[in-house]
Amino acid sequence: MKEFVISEAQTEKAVLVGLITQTQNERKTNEYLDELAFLAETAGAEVVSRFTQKLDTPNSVTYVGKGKLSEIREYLQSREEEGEEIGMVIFDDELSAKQIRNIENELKVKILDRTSLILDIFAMRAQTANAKTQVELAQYKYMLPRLQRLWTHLERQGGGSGAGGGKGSVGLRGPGETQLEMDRRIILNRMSLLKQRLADIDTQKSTQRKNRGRLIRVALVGYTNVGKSTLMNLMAKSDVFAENKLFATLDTTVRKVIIENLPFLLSDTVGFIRKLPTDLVESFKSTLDEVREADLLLHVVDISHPDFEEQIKVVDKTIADLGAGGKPTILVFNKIDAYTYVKKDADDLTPKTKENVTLEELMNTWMAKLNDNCIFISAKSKANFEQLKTMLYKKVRELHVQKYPYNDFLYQTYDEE
Ligand SMILES: Nc1nc2c(ncn2[C@@H]2O[C@H](COP(=O)(O)OP(=O)(O)OP(=O)(O)O)[C@@H](O)[C@H]2O)c(=O)[nH]1
Ligand SMILES: [Mg+2]
Repeated sequence: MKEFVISEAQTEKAVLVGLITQTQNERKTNEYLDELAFLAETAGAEVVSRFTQKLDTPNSVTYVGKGKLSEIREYLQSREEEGEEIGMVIFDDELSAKQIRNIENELKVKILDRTSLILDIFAMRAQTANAKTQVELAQYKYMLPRLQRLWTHLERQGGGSGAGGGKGSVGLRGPGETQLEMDRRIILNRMSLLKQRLADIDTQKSTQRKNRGRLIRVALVGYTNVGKSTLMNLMAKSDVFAENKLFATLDTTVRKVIIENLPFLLSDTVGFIRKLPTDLVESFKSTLDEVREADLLLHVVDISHPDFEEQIKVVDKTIADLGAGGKPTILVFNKIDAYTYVKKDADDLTPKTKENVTLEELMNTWMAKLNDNCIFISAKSKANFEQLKTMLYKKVRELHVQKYPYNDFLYQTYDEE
């Protein structure tokens, strides 16, 4: 049966909110908001405005200050009077149940934070049973503490005035505690079912992995949207979904690649992002087993992104959190075709900033820093692609000989040359 499609689906309009704090200056906040806007667009929303506020730390009650919240409310109202409906406000940091409730009461629109937005995209992207189960589990994990806090809050509100106190004050009469306790139990049951399902999938997958034979395993890792899938397609002549959207890939794909006469396994997996809560990453454990069990990591970096250095750090940290740190790694700086820099005039004596660095200078710095364990390519124009293949050949062969010393028949033709 054909699915019902809404032909001219209206895109939901959204407003973004971020904080400028002691640890996050204005430039950083703007970069984070650019990324949040990209996430929102990926989820199908249109960003119409942004609000920022300078605060030492987020306000525990409303995230931003009271004044800023009123400013946002007035903005939403004025747009509504002009006939433009803004359906949601998205905050750049994870919000507590209390913050969500207070902000919602004030703004009367849907309130999302970075985590729930990412979860939304994950849910949209999930294709396989494995990915779907993982996303559902992650969504419940996100919901559960928020439910709990809501429950404690109601208990305080309702029962605070002595025995037999009311069931919550006006405007705060949510579902009663029995209902919430029930919801909690249903969710917990569902979560253990999902965990069991994932454990079954895990067993299946690890059996599959064991049956793959004595081949070196290489994993493509990196920030989201850097070109991992594009590179996978190029190497494996495969057809992995790649596009200019965040989290285009959710599940892991494994392909056999042969360079010269040396076969190895290459896997492509979910990209990482800033401010991704660790237990969300944890929910993708089985997807990320491929990374954990890899012999070699190809850490792909988008060198044309103004923030690529921070992205490298985020990826390194996530890999360490997954318990996959310290593996042999090659940094693959991708998108050299899109790298731009601002040339300084000879008489311009202002200090050189990172925007003024040429690609060549950048290459030299990183090659020195990484002992040549890096390469600069363009998966789009295929620049230096042959070099990457040669590099991979050498590295994989080295690892293969170490790991399977008696299985060197693979290279005979090459050795005889
Ligand atoms: N200019 C340029 N664009 C590239 C290059 N490689 C990939 N891209 C583009 O970058 C975007 C992201 O590519 P993907 O391969 O989907 O990236 P990914 O790392 O798999 O992303 P996720 O799966 O979302 O984490 C696509 O629009 C690609 O066409 C390159 O070398 N140069
Ligand atoms: Mg991808």
